[in-house]
Amino acid sequence: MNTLERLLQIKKDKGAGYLVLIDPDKMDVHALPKFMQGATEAGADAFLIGGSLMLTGEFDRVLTLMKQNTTQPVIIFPGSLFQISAVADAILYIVLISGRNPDHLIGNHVVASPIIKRMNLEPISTGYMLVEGGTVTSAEFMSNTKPIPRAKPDIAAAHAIAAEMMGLKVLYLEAGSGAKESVPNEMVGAVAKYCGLPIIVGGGIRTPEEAAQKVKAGASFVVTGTIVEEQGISLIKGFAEAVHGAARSERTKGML
Ligand code: 1GP
Repeated sequence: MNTLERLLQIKKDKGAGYLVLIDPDKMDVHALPKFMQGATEAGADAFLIGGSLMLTGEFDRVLTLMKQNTTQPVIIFPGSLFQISAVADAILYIVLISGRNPDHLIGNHVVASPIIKRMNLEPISTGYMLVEGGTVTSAEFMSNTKPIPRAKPDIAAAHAIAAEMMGLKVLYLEAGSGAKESVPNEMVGAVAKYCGLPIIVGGGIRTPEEAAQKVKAGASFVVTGTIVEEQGISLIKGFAEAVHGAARSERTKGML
């Protein structure tokens, strides 16, 4: 089973999955083995690794330690072309569809694809949509693209339909790391209504309740990064339970 199939299996079995993002710049490598073991035990379904910059982090070292200390998939969520490694299980092969920057629509892909192929690294084609999150995030600034306005779920839905028609495999609705406000539930709902692709939602999600709302709105996977970095691993169990619990209750509703 490849990594995308494993993610789809999680969605099938649990209704939705909880993904923990690790930014190598913000994680203390010495604490990483314990963090990974604890997070896996607490119910994280998979891990993402990546960041907009690499000021201090050692990408390969962090990735190797992650892989050594979990049985769950470890997936690269690349902030740049320098974040590619054969150690990972897969890489989100991101097409920044909400933007109109050709580098993030095709340019970087032409450079990265032969390397990914040579490494035999699994690419997961991802339609990535940046959504206004109440502040200018690193993703917005670094990608030099304009996010989708918060009050325009129809624009997000049209992008999602286009992504599906283009053959991309998953969608990522992103408010940006540390966003003031997460992607609006109405927008997640509109995308889920018009498009059958699995939806990952992340950026600015700070409570298990908020994570549960995204699942109820139609998210297949919820990502947190900053809040766990700030407040620690003890939060993971609550997030995992909220995501899985919300998915279970949506399923039960569907059966009534
Ligand atoms: C960022 O979606 C992720 O790409 C996670 O965001 O750090 O705000 O949780 P946070």
